[in-house]
Parts: sequence; C-alpha cells; structure tokens
Amino acid sequence: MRKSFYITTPIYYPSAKLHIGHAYCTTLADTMARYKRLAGYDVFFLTGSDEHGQKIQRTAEKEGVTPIAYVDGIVAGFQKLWERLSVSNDDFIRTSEERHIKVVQEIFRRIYEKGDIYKGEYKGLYCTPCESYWTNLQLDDNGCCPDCHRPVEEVAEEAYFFRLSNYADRLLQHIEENEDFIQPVSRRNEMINFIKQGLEDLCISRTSFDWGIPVPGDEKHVIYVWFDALTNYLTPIGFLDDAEKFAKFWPADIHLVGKEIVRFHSIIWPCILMALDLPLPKQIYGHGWLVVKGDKMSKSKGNVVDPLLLIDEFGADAIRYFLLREINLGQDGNFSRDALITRINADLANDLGNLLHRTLNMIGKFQGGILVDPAGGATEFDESLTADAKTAVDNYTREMDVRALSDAVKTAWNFIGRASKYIDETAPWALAKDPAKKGALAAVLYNLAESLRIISIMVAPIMPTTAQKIHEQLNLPGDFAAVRLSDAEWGKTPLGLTVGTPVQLFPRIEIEGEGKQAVKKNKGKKS
Ligand code: ME8
Repeated sequence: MRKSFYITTPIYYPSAKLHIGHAYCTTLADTMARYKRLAGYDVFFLTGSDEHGQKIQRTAEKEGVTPIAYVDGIVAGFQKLWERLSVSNDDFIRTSEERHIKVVQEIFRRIYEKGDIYKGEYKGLYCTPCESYWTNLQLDDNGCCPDCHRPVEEVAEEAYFFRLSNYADRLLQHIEENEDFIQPVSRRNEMINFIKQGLEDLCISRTSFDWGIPVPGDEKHVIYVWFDALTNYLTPIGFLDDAEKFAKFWPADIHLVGKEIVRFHSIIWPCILMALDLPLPKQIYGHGWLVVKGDKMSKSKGNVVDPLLLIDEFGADAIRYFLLREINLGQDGNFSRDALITRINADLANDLGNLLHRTLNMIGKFQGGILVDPAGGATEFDESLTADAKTAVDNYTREMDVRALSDAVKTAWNFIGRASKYIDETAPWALAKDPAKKGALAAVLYNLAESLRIISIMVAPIMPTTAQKIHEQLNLPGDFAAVRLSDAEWGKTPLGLTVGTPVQLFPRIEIEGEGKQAVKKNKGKKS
C-alpha cells in the first residue's frame, strides 16, 4: 500500500489582507507536500479560512454587508493568492461551509454526551481584535490586552465549557513520551512548562454575537472560535462521510503553524481529540515569524509586505526560494527587498540560470543540440561529478525528511555550484577544438545535461515552475508531473536527445541607488 501524508496550514482569518508572513507558512507547507508527492506518497494538503467570530461580524456590520458577503470577497483573494504562489493544496476548507458546520456540531454533541462539555458561567476580560480572553494579571500596564494593547471588555455570560482539566495528565504524558509531537524542541519545552502549571476548563461558546456555528439544541449560543477552527482539520478527510479516506489520512502527519498558535494546537486540539477517542496528530510544528527590523510583520504594526505585488514584480518561484533558503525552519527570519534581490541575482540568475544557459548553448553550438553517444569518451573529472550528484541527492533526501528545508535548498545549490565548476574543470570549448576529444566532449555535455535533470528534481518542491521549465528546456521525454525522487538516479537522460534552445530563467535585476531605497530597474521580463 502507498504511504500517505496529511499536512495542514492554519486556516487564516479573513479579517485582513494576507501578507508575506502568511505566505511564508503556506510556502513551507506546500514545499513539504510537494516533496512528499515527489517521494511517492499519497498526499493530502489542506489550507483554508477561519471565518467566524465577533470581529468579523463587527467589521461586516461597519461595511454594511452580511458577514458571509464580507468574507466571500476576502476568501476569494486568499484563493487567488495561493494559486499565484503555486500552492498545491488538495482542498480549501471554509469554516462557514455546511460540511464543516455538520462536523463541529457532531463533535460538540459527542463530547457533550460524554460529559466533557458542560454549561456554566463565564466571567472574564475579552479582547475582540485578538479573540482572546485574559485575566487581570495578564493585562499590560494600562490595563489593556497584552498582545495588541487595545482595551479589553468585561464579559459575564452563560457559556459552555470543555473539561480540558480532565485531559491534562494524559496530554503531558503523551508529550513527554513522544519527542516529535511538538517541534522544535524549544516549543515543546514551553508547552510542557505551561501544562505543568495546570489547565483550566475552556470556554467554548458565546452568546454576545451570532456569526458562528450554533450549539446544537441551544441555539442562542455559538461555538467559540478555537473549538470551531481546530476541528477544520477533520472535515475534509472524511471524518463523517468517508471512513476509508479518514483511516488513510488521520492522524495528520503535521500541523504546521506559527509559533504563537502552537499552544492552541498542542493543548486544546489534542484534548478535543482525546475526548473523541481519536488518535493525536503525529506532529505540531511551530515555525518562526517573518520579521521586519526585529518586529513581527503584522497589519497592526503597519509593516506588511503584499505578496501579490511581490509576485507581480519578481515571480512566485523567486519568493518561494527566498523564504525557504533564507529562514531556518523554527526560527524568525528577516524579510527585506534587498536581500531578496541579492538572492535572485546570485543564486537564481547567476548560479542556476547560467548553468542551464551555458549547458544548452554548448550542446547547441558543439553538437547541433544533440546529446551524442560518448562512445567510451570521458574526462578525469566525471567520476567525482557523478559521486557528488549521488551525495547531493542523499543529503537532500535526508534533510527534507527531517524538515531541514533550508539545508536541503543549500544542498541543491551546492550541487549547482559543483556542476558549474565541472564546466571550468573540463573546458568543453577547448575539447571542441580537438577532433580526438569528440568522445570526451560528448561525455561532458551529457554529464551536464544529466546534472541539470537531477537538479530539476531537487528544485521541484521549492520552485515548481522553474523545475518544469528546466525539464522543458532540456526537452526531456515524459510529463514532469510524473517524475519522482527515485528518478534522481544518475543516467536516466536518454542519449540521442535533442535539447531545446535556452531561454533565460531569471533575468538579473539591476539596482539603482543603495540600501533600503534601492529601486528595481527591471530590464528583463520576469520569469
Ligand atoms: O491564527 N510570519 O489565523 P491568522 C510568519 N485563524 N507567520 C505569520 C506571520 C508572520 N509575520 N503573521 C502571521 C490564526 N503568520 C487562526 C488559526 S488554525 C486552526 C486557526 C501566521 O490568520 C501565524 O503564525 O491570524 C499563523 O500560523 C498563520 O499566519 C495564521 O494566522
């Protein structure tokens, strides 16, 4: 039976336009999903939108539209963004969809019948923009929300509670026994300390607004955001309607989330699953933030970068490459336009682009575009190139498997550098001048084309469009979508192949001015 892999991103709030920080999370998940498909897994990759709550209701009221009309427009924008970023999600879940409402109500019913949901009274301080409850002790010096520093509201209302406290011991034991359950380790330790302080029951309903999923049988209550949001992970994989699919994809292999929501995913979510007698996800991975001069990129800080504008300017693959290469998974990483342009020029236009261009040019010039049979011809540098290709693929696989994505990207680029060095070592232009070296020249050009074929496979999860272009320019037979990691074995490029004419992958970006003010003087077309 084929192995399966289920990966999720958080579902995003349609309260604001998505910025490049959100695109970071989705790019990471997409790369992991594409890598697993390449490795032969049956993958289910889920993203979506988290549409309920008082904040959305208020914004819609202000705009004079219904909440659903308001979110419809924003969510269409999310979907367009993911498409433009080459995100290969298998489903997009909206929490306002009927299929999800059914799941949430059924889960509520089951846990209520079990006795782990009960009715009580909630008193507390609530921050509407952050959709968080706080205690007096947690407020900032001005008595405001410790996260966004806006005023909190006192609320007292009848509410349903989930007995989180019932599951604290089992959860702690699970975390301690399963090292991979919460990653990276720093987040795992934070969670262990948090749970050790004791877990209070969780308020899971509200009566002060109605844009949410009604509590079954008590419809003046709507189910409060996290109980609704987290359960999205069960909806599209057949929890209620397709037992076979559900058995295939649950438990999830990884919930990839930003570090500030690890707590909800590694405490509330496992407790809900335990109450449902369902197995827990294999991993919750908390990635770091994209920061601008040390501050989290966020709308409230006014430092957001619009991913659509960046895609228009530089193309999706360049942005994906930058995010994956520049930031170590789990740590915060700096976003800057200058650093992006530097990466495009050095790594994409120069390293990768030139290798392809030079190789195809030489095959065209010296052999009429054909990969001719070396008939035993060789150079003294060939063995080390083939050995390095194998090492690169082995390292890349190991790094991808342990989610060291930026290391895997570096490994692929080191091999690009290695293949470029092979051109200098073998000097094909000199071989071409000597008829006795015809075989050696054919071997060198074959080895370069073969290196590029292997590079296109390693690049595929990172920059899918570019990988496909390399495949097409090499004029390799077959559909690139059918290529697998196991094809990254030396020698699969057919002899006699007529390669295509080179087309620049990434034009160099000329910069005018210096530092932050640098302006792109776009001479070429974006790829
Ligand atoms: O939290 N850098 O939604 P959300 C990196 N609806 N990641 C960032 C970021 C940045 N600057 N800014 C935001 C929610 N993110 C809930 C999730 S899941 C059942 C419910 C990430 O739209 C953030 O860390 O506020 C989070 O993982 C994701 O965007 C969604 O944030």
